[in-house]
Amino acid sequence: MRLNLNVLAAFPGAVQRPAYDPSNLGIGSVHLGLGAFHRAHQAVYTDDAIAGSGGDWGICAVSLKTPTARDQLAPQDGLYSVRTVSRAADAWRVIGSVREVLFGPDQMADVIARIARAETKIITLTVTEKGYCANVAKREPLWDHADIAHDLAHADAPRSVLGVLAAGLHERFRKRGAPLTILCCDNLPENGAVLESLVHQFVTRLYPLTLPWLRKHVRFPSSMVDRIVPATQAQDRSDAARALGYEDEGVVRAEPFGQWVIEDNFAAERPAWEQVGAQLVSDVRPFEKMKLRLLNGSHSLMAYLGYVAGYETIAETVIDPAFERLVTALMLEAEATLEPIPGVDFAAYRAQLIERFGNPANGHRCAQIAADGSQKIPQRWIAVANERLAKGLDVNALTLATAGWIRYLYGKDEMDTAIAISDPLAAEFSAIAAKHPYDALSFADAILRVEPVFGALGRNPAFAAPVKRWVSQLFRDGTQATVESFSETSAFR
Ligand code: CS2
Repeated sequence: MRLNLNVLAAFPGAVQRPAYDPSNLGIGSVHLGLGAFHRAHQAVYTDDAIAGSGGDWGICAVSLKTPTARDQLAPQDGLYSVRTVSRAADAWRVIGSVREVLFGPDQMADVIARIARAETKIITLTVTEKGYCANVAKREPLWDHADIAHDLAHADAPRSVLGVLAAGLHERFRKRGAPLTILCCDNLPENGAVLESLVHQFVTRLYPLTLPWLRKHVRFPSSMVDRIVPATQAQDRSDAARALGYEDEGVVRAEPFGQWVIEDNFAAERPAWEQVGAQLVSDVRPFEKMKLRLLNGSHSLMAYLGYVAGYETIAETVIDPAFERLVTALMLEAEATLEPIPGVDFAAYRAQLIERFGNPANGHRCAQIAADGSQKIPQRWIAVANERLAKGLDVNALTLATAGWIRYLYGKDEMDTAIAISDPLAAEFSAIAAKHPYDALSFADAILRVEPVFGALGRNPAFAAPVKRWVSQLFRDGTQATVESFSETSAFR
């Protein structure tokens, strides 16, 4: 039998359940992007906030790309469990804050109506970097992107995140125009300001009369979100059935750690997130940079080099001492570009990251993080390299990381097995690979010229030359030996 509202009272005592009655909860927010991350992060904070401080903060959660999440959660009345995995015993908890689940393409009128209702005070988003269909650095929608072009032509049946927001906002303006907060929770720098600019441009094209209201009554705070949430595995589902006594198709697994730093810039009420661990601050940027550059930057490094070296998970990769040294070197390179944050000790943060990466229970696969590199690398590595070179600092670990990505994009691992590249630019990468079949250096050169990723940096010899040296070494000596040789370089000693 599936988990549902009627069986909540019947759980084994060890399972934490909502400390309020979810069946009486009104909906106060809409979430776009119902993946595992939302279920293990914002929905948990909201569950805690409702339990502690009350309020009709139920979530209407929407997926826009596939019906999977709706099909998992709708038959369970939105309930699902979070399995917290660590070196200690697992902890199981059922979350009650998701009160409605919609699949955009089937239920777009309902999605737009939810965004327009005055009772909806917050929209949160986790749609991944590529979900914004934008050139993030330039803060411009990709006007030629198929979904964007579709939405410009069919504004009432949008497919893209920007199209859905624009249609919902326009409808809200026409209804009563109650103030609204749109809270971006994706791993992008200044994510609120980026989203604000994209939405304003989109609304300008489609609904120019809505723009003055939008400027005045809709706020876009930035936020830094953090919790390592590996993809759910089949084992999680069978273990959930045992732990809960009911089938749970929507279970997610996550590490114990969680962090949410939110810019205190709301248009109206919000859940009492600050009572349950979230930090409300006036400027999120220093936190975002720290997390993107130290955590996510290290993740991407391990994803590519670890994968090619033959490791399946991040934990296996970081436990290798040569990789741990390289990751530490990358973090130190990044740290030199950060401004101090009162109350944050970067050395302790680094040590905590190594510990989190090494959590053997996580099962966080390199291949999962390796996806969409073209969308992630600019803010994780390229921004750091640009700032370091401008200060006259070296980019040793950053160029080895970049070489690792290029090596990965080559599309064959060290056993000559094909690598499935998942990236919005995958077709461009495989065309480049096909053009340079036996010449790693000209392949590297061509990748370094992919403008949306590297900008001008790919043509800067201070960056491109060491990247190419590392690429040669990766092909000649293999990944493991190259990573081992790194810690012998003078720069690291
Ligand atoms: C990861 C992130 O997949 C990735 O790119 O780096 O999802 C990472 O696990 C989270 O940002 C941790 O908060």
